[in-house]
This record gives sequence, structure tokens and C-alpha cells, in this order.
Amino acid sequence: MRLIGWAIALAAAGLTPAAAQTPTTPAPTTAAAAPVATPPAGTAQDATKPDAAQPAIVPGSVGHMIPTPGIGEPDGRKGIQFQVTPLGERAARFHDGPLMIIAVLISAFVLILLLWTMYRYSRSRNPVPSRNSHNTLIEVIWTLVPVLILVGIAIPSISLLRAQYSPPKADVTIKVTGHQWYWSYEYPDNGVTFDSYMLKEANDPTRQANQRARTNDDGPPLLAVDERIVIPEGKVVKFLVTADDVIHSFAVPAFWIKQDANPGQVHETWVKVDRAGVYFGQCSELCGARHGFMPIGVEVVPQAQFAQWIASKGGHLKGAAPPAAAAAATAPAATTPAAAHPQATAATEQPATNQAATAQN
Ligand SMILES: [Cu+2]
Repeated sequence: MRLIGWAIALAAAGLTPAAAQTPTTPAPTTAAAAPVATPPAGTAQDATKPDAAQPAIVPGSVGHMIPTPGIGEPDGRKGIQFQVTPLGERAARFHDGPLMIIAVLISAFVLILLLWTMYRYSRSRNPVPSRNSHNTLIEVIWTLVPVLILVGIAIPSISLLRAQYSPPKADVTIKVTGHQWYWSYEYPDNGVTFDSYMLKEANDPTRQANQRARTNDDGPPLLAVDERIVIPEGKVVKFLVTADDVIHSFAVPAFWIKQDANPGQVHETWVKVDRAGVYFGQCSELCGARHGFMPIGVEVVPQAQFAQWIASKGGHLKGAAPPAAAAAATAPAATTPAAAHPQATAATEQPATNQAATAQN
């Protein structure tokens, strides 16, 4: 029995991202063959372009805001992350207050009752046991009290769930698609689409020569991404969540959202973030070998900077004419800079299925 327990524990450890990050077997052969050159700092992660052609990244600019330590990322403390949405604050208050108090009181009550029974009714102190089998009063009490406690918890819980599933009218809509193993984001009202990959460490042997390495300005290891979602502060943002291969889960702890991404289905979740900043999340569904390497980065900025970011991606504000159409009226040769995507990276680096990835690793 104990052996089985250990076997399960070891198998579970083998599945966790923490275990997966130890570099047991490095390197697709392509990366191993060519010496890994560190690209110039600040190059973007687009495999289709040489480093020199990529715009330099300015730390602190829109899309590259520097995260605040301890906000929107784990910092070693126990408990729930600092919440930045009204629903998150409400849920965290409910968890840390009434729920925690009730759980501690029940645990203490059961423990004391157990210890007292073991002491008072041991064979030496109570040689002749009671032969009672029923006591109507106590049976009614131990049925009614738990029911009342559960109803007391259910009323605020259901009200919270109802609020989570009653989204206000959205100011910005973002379609989120999970892939093995990266995310792609589309702003259908703004004409913006991009893929988002985890930034690898400078010494990671699987990092391709033209992929920029993570710096501390990007965020913590395993959470920093090359392209963040940028959303305006104080606005209702609707996420339409789906997947194109297996089940993923779109989760950002500081927003109190976790939504399964199922192939062939579109699920909806929403946030309203009143505090500008950078917030990180992760895929929270075991989706394959590189499940632990598809983080989510969200940057919340003032409305003016959001408009600036949308324009820098070749998009337009909701309801405005697309820049391509506007430009076509004056200069027919206009091109949109946001057209290129690092799909080539995905094709060469990411195996198509779980099985292939497991074999490769
Ligand atoms: Cu996933």
C-alpha cells in the first residue's frame, strides 16, 4: 500500500511543470547543431525576420510595462493573489473571511471531540460501554446544523457565481485560442491578431538563435511572454475562450478567472480591471508535454495607451475604419506591419501531438 502511494506520488511529480523544467534531455537537433548565439537585447521574437530587422523593445513602453513584484505574479506568500477585479476582491474576501472561519471552527470542533472521546471512553476509563443506539435529539441536531451551515455558505456563493456569469456589455472583446503549446489572441473589433509564446531563458538550449531571451523586465521565469494581451483599465473586457487541439484552460489568478478552452466550443469569461499593471497566468489544464510552458501575460493600461498599442499593431479602435481601408484611399501601397506571425517557430519547434512531444522529450 505504501509502495503504491510512493509510486503515485512519483508519477505526479513527473507530471508537474517544476519537474518538467529540469533539463533532462535538451534540444531539438536543429538547436543543438548550431551554436546558440545570444541575440542583441531587445529583439522581437519573430522567426521570419532577421534580428536586425526587428524593432528594439523599450522596457516600460506599452506592451512592455515592467511588472510590480508581488502583484499579478506569485511571490512565495501563501494564500490568494492580490485581486484587481471587483469580483476577485469580493471572492477573496468571502474566502479569507467567512469560509476560512467556518472551516477552522469545524476542524477544531471535530479534533477536540475526537481527542476527548479517545481519552474519556478508552477501555481503561470506561470498561462497560453504553448500549444506546439512538438519541433523537442529537440526531436532529447533527443533521440540521450542517444543513444550516451549507445553506449559509450557498447563498453568498450562488450570488457570486451569478455575478461571474452575468457579464456587463463588453467594451473590448478578445478571442483566446489555446494551442499545444502557446496562445493566440484576436481582437475581432480591432483587427488585431497575434500569437504569444513563453520567453525562454538565455541559457535554455532549446531557444532558437533569433528568439529573444527573457529579462527581468519581462516578468518571472516560466511566466514572461513575448507578446502580452493589452487591455484598457476600467473597461469591461470579454474573453471568448476556445482551443484548436486539446483542452487548455485560460487562467489569470489576479483576475479570479479560470475558463476551460475546449476545441469546438466557445466559452466566455470577463474582467474589469481598475488597476494598471502586468498580470500573469498559466494554462491550467494538463494539455501535454509542454503544458507548463504556455503562460499568459496581460497588461492593463490607460485607454489612451490602449489606443496607441492597437495602432502599433496595425489595428483600429472599435467602430473606426481599418487603417488599411483608410490608407488605401490616399496611398494604395499601404501595408500592415502586424501581418507576420511567428508560425514558422511553431511549425519547426512544436510537435503536432502529445505523443510526438513525449517521444521527442
Ligand atoms: Cu494548455
